[in-house]
Amino acid sequence: MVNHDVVFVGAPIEEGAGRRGCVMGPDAYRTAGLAENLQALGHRVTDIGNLQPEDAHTEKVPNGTVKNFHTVAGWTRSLYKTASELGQKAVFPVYLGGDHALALGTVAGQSLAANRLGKPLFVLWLDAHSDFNTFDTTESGNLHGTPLAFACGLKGFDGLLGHPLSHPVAPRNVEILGVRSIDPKERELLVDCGAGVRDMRMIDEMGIPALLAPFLERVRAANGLLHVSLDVDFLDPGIAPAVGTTVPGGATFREAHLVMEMLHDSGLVTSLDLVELNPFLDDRGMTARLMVDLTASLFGRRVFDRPTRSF
Ligand code: 6HN
Ligand code: MN
Ligand code: MN
Ligand code: MN
Repeated sequence: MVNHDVVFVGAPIEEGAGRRGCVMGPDAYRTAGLAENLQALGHRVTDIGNLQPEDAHTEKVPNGTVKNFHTVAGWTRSLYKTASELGQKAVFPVYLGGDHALALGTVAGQSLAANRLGKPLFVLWLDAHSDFNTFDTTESGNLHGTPLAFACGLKGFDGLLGHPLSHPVAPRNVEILGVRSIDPKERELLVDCGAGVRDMRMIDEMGIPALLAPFLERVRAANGLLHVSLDVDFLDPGIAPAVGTTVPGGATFREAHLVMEMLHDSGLVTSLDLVELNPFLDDRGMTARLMVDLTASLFGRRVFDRPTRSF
């Protein structure tokens, strides 16, 4: 098994979500033993602590709907900078959220880094939602509903970075898996751009391997890097209650672990977001622990190695 130099980057942003509590996310992962679990698998872990948002208060607010624009823009800038630096090093960054608005910075930064390494970035978005709104289409004004549209270079994100996005992710390199809630205007944007959208019904009918394997093959064939963004609400609320945006009918325990196990076996993943954990809504840490266990599967934990002889 490959041993990674894992770097934890805490991003206690909660201003992108509709309710408070994600600020406690990074510490909940630490308390639930994320570092110890990865070390037990043979990886080296460095926790650089929690980032701070930059100051973006002089930027013009895009419209009256968007909430907490300056704070989210400040987080985007500090995360973008950190991700673009870490993405060029021989380390595996794990971004501990924080709400999903943190991916405004991480995906753009990892994409810039990938470009500098001469490789295309692919993104696997594990989420009940597609997070493909822009400042113009968002109905809630909550910016955690926008990061994938921003990363794909859609227009209407003026002022977020303070400069245009130089290296967007190609929408064809994006796969959204587990989705079951898309806003009407968001749906139009998604259809137009050509991102891969695999909803829960497709998981029901085809199963995880038939959906995930072809995407991983494309990443491999392109010699690409793969960023995974894992939103707690990808999981069924029955096993993962600690999230502000639960949608019934999510991934089961085994479906989620199988995704992580296949990702591990592929050897293709180079960076990871763990987002939307709201410990204020958790039940005795069960969601934090599940997210830790899923991350351990992504980093190589398995019950038993493949059989040494045929059946
Ligand atoms: N998330 N589409 C809804 C909105 O407010 O734009 C939900 C977004 C959820 C975001 O779960 O990361
Ligand atoms: Mn590994
Ligand atoms: Mn999300
Ligand atoms: Mn979501």
